[in-house]
Amino acid sequence: MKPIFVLNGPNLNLLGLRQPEIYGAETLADVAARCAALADDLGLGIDFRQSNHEGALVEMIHEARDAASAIVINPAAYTHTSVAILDALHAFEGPVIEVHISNVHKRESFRHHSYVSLRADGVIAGCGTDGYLLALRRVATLLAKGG
Ligand code: DHK
Repeated sequence: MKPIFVLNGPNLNLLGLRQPEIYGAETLADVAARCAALADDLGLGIDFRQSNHEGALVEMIHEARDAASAIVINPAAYTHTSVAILDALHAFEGPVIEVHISNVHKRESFRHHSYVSLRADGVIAGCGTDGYLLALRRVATLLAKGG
């Protein structure tokens, strides 16, 4: 089976350093390692990536059309602004799960709207970095059902 793309948006490269009271102490490399271990248990492959650039994320999603069976995405700030990422996700046919480490609904009102949610099959927010693992479990269920 094709891998699951786990895509991360801007500033998530600073996970563990940036506002740890909101985003926690784990680094993105820690999260990637936990995702890889769970994916192994679930019999899935993952391709874990991060970019600070909207166009780079759009191109990763285009690549996923042929190269991924599902997408788990934390678009970070682009969640709230990017029609381009939404449109790219609309061009991807497999399951899409949107993840936010923090509970965006408990925060500033500009974080309450998500363009990506117009395409996502599921949304996980406020579960810390465990949200990525929950998303992978959900993807495993959806793929087992045939997408
Ligand atoms: C991460 C960010 O960088 C913010 O811009 C989003 C999201 C929330 C998160 O909780 O993972 O608003």
